[in-house]
Amino acid sequence: MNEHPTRAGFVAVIGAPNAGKSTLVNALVGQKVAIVSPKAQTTRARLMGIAIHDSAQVLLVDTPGIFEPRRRLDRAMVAAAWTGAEDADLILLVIDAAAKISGEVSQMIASLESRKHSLFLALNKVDLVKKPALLAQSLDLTGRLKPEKVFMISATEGDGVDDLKRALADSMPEGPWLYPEDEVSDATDRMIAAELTREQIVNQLHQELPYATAVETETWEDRADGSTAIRQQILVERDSQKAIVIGKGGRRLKAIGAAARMEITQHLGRPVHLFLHVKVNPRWDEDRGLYRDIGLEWAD
Ligand SMILES: Nc1nc2c(ncn2[C@@H]2O[C@H](COP(=O)(O)OP(=O)(O)OP(=O)(O)O)[C@@H](O)[C@H]2O)c(=O)[nH]1
Ligand SMILES: [Mg+2]
Repeated sequence: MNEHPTRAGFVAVIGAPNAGKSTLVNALVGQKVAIVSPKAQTTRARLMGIAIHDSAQVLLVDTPGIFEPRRRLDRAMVAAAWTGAEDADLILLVIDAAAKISGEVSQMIASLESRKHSLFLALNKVDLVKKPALLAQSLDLTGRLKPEKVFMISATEGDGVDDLKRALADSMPEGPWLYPEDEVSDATDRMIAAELTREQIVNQLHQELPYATAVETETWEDRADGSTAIRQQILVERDSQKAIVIGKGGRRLKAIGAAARMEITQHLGRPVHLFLHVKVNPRWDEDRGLYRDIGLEWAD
């Protein structure tokens, strides 16, 4: 008899924007599969990161933050998060322990109280909070949500991440692995390359602009010399935003391109030529084709 049956299952990583979900998925996978930023609403579509622990394959579904949606893109993002939760074997709720529980977070918690899923609660960013405050928050949330397990973690420092990974692995259903063992994500290289450029835009540009921006990989050419040439389009809503993305004398776009190229080179493991251009489309967030390209379902 086999003493260690294989296990595999889906864990939906959900929470408010900026709670640290993508950072945690990267930490659990052991390498960067999802982009992160200090700004809220960075993740736009579901993305699966694959973590392996002993005989278990844990399929971590990183989701956009859950918030009060306003425009169509917001609705599609929040819908993507809840769908991710419905399809999972287990929900891992990530709470920013250093932030106040806002009205939006309370609402999300209320929606989870009537769930049918197993739930693990992860209080993240414990490196930023004092113990007594953490315990009070933990008691409050545990009382409301009745999670199966509670973890106090720091996704950036790595505290508690191994314990969490082990517990996730142990609670996966028995069954064959669903992905090859060397696979770390379900995203295509084209999608990851577009995300890595968007990550630079989010990190290098000021507060509002990232929400008005999307990135699409248009062409991809693996050249005979071992390098890859990638052409991407940066979509913005207004001429004034285009000017900001390009910057004085093209400097900002150059800096975005240089940093993104380094990240993409690291991801692909071969030299990359990256060509970026900026296009104004006031209605890009009404473009169904773009939604499909970035992995979102159209939301009515
Ligand atoms: N101090 C500290 N910062 C953290 C920790 N985990 C994440 N962060 C930071 O929190 C910010 C948000 O992290 P993300 O992983 O992008 O958060 P997210 O929940 O995926 O955000 P959205 O995709 O916008 O919903 C980043 O600046 C992270 O570096 C942590 O444990 N401690
Ligand atoms: Mg994220």
